[in-house]
Amino acid sequence: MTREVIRQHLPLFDEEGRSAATEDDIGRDRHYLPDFPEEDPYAAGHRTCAGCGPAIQYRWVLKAAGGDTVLAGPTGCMYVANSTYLCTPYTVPWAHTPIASGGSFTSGMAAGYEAMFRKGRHPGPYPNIIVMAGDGSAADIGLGSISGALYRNHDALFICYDNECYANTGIQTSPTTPYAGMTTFTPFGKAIPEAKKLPPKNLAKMMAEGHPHCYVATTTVGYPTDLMNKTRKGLNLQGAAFLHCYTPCQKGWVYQTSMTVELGRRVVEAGLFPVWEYDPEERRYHYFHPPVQRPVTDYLAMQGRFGHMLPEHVATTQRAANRNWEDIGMDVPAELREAEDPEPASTAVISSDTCLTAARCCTTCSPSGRGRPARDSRCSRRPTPCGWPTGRWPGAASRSSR
Ligand SMILES: Cc1ncc(C[n+]2csc(CCOP(=O)(O)OP(=O)(O)O)c2C)c(N)n1
Ligand code: SF4
Ligand SMILES: [Mg+2]
Repeated sequence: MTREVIRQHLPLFDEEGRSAATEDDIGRDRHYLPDFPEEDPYAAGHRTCAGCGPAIQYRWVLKAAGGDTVLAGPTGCMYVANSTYLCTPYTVPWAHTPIASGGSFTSGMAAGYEAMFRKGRHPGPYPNIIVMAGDGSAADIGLGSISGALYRNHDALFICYDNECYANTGIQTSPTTPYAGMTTFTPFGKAIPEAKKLPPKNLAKMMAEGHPHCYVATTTVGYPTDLMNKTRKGLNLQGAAFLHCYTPCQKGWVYQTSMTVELGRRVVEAGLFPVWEYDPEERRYHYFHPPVQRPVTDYLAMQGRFGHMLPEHVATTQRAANRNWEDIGMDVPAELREAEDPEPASTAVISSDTCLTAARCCTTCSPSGRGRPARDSRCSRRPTPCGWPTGRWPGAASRSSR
């Protein structure tokens, strides 16, 4: 006898329900979520770095999903730093998968549950089945298996936690590493002064365009309610869903650990990571229009991995951001248009309160971007007050100082 599969329905958090929220100094609402779940299926006690963006994302996704969840994690930081022998931070079932197999393993879990329901061997309800894969896995090594699972429409949520590098093996470049992002495999030098030449792979658009029957969305750790609601929407929907989440990596990007959530907002306000939702019923994209539009320097200057950039590289990044503003239907303010030209950009000033890398990074003596302390005695250069080593900040007028 075929039995009906009982499904969970997770209510959405009230996006507007910020009655007790206060505004910050530039008018953005601070995060306040009165009905934030107490439950913590990703408990304290893991070994990720302080300020780790993927760990924040894991926590919020699992809070949104709740206790009736099964989870898979392909190889990457969020496997290695979260599991030692007989010990994980999860209070829900979790399995490690090879880096290439997140999609196929999760397909198997979903098909297995369906079969157990059919045969009357599981009373239900259908659990929330989630895989959270790094960008190296989801956008590169395991892309095929996730695409296959989406195409077959298995009832599961496939998430890419995107820290824009292969972090676990030592901060190597991945397809989502941004243009000019310095990694151990894309150092800057005479031959390639911008460090990375290619633009990042547009993973989420690829997934939406290639699997138009699936719910696909982008989000960042800067918007907790958005992240948690998109998690719930993806889980409530019967069929496959894909979430692409921007998650800063403190170690690889070199920034102050307290700035992870701020970066998650600035990347959107700088036009470098559009936040949207693709509705498979309507077959349409719904774009989030941030209330603040910033120059890309407000974002780049927070991170040591961009410390080598010259004015022309900043201008190229601003051009890409401006195309994104146009794509999501927003006007490009005149000053952002002007910043597409590297000459005026050479006179631009990054104010000292903009640069939040502080004195932590000196990319001169550590081209890997993992910065030695600025007072390292082997380093002949000293960072400017804004934290960029002398002559390397985007406002530097010429190459002569390099
Ligand atoms: C087939 C295969 N190739 C390479 C590796 C080595 N490896 C382990 S973790 C890792 C990095 C994964 O990067 P990502 O998926 O972005 O996760 P992150 O470490 O950034 O969290 C790599 C390359 C592997 N385990 N399997
Ligand atoms: S290296 Fe990056 S992704 Fe890995 S644990 Fe540290 S901050 Fe998190
Ligand atoms: Mg990664």
